[in-house]
Amino acid sequence: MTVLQKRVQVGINGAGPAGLFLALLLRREGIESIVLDSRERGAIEETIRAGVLEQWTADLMRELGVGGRMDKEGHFHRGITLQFLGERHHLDFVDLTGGKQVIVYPQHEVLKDLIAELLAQGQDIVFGVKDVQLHDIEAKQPRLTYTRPDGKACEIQCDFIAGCDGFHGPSRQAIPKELRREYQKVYPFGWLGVLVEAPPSYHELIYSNHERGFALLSTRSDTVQRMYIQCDPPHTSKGDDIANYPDERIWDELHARLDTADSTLTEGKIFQKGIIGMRSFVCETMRHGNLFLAGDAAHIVPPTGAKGLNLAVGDVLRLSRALTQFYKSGDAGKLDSYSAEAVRRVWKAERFSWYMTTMLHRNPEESDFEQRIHLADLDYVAHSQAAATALAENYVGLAVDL
Ligand code: RFL
Ligand code: PHB
Repeated sequence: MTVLQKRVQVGINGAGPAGLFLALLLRREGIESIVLDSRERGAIEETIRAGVLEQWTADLMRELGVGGRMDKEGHFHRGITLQFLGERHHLDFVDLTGGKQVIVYPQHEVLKDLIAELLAQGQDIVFGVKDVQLHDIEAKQPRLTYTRPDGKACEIQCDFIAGCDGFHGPSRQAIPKELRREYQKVYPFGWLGVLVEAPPSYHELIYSNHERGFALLSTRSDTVQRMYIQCDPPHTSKGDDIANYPDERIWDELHARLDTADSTLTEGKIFQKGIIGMRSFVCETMRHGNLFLAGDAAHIVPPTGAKGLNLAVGDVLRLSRALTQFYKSGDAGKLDSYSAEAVRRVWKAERFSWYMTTMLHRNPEESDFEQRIHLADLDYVAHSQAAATALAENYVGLAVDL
């Protein structure tokens, strides 16, 4: 069988936020790469995931020439609202952080913008590949083999492989088990998320701690809203199933958890719904030989802190700087410190996401004492400038060079 062979500097597995941002960052420095993904372009561009961009992520999109639609269609938020014991408390990030905001612009729109720009610049992206395998990652010339959608066997020889293939991709597994230290926490609840055809019910995101469980009011556009309620985790013995949630039950829960004495959610047609599990996960190391992990391939955060996509972009910004230093001057210093420095920043986002998750959810495994502590924590954040500033600083995003 003939194998189609090709040589590039960097082989990137995964066309999610990590892989696509990396390809664009590397192109800017004249470093060539190829991006592979097992999914078709249409599926990548339609999967509903994250919603919130930290300010520096939005700035990076502008710098890379892909911020035009985000600036037109994204929603700029100067803060968030925390709701507990029936009251709403606004946290003003602009005031608390010296002018920083977040932007609600969905992940799949970011991906559409990145893919369009990369293809316009002539980037090689191969969608719908099968059986990607990583070889010789400890050698000078690692390889990626895969099967193209037309059935042709292909091999990419490269200097470096970027493992950007998400939590379930093969890259992390390519690092020998004895060299990986993995930290994990699985939460005993999940999120049921819906997309609703309705105008916004509020001018900013509302994170609600309610006795029936957590709820989040987010947005997508002037006509589409995103809402989540805490439910039982999927794929467990007592796992929740979307079939248990007819639309009326979802609205009952949303109203119970998000309405206040003087405001009620605007209902509309629910046109998409699904349940996700919640986990925190970190893999140390993020590098083995000439394989570098980035994004969800190396770490997962529960979505309560809105950090996952931004963390993936932070990793690849760091990686692109390290690769640039290597190709411009032959100095491998930043490549050598990539894992330690990336992991240090990752743990801060893990801490924040865990903090937001534990503070805002009702955990059936916790005692009443712990539930009261979470309410005290919320009360503290709502009324202390110091506590609010710490939350704000993390939510808008810590510096990449931290
Ligand atoms: P991705 O997006 O999972 O992309 C990985 C890509 O790799 C491909 N792949 C493979 N390709 C080839 N061969 C294989 N064997 C492969 N296996 C997988 C996949 O097809 C895919 O295209 O990882 P990446 O790039 O690291 O990006 C991570 C983010 O997608 C993720 O962290 C965020 O979506 C998390 N997240 C949020 N992040 C935020 O920053 N702000 C938010 O508001 C936010 N909200 C969320 C979220 C995630 C959610 N879900 C569904 C988990 C809300 C939700 C509900
Ligand atoms: C979303 O809009 O999907 C979203 C917003 C904030 C989060 C998580 C998800 O913390």
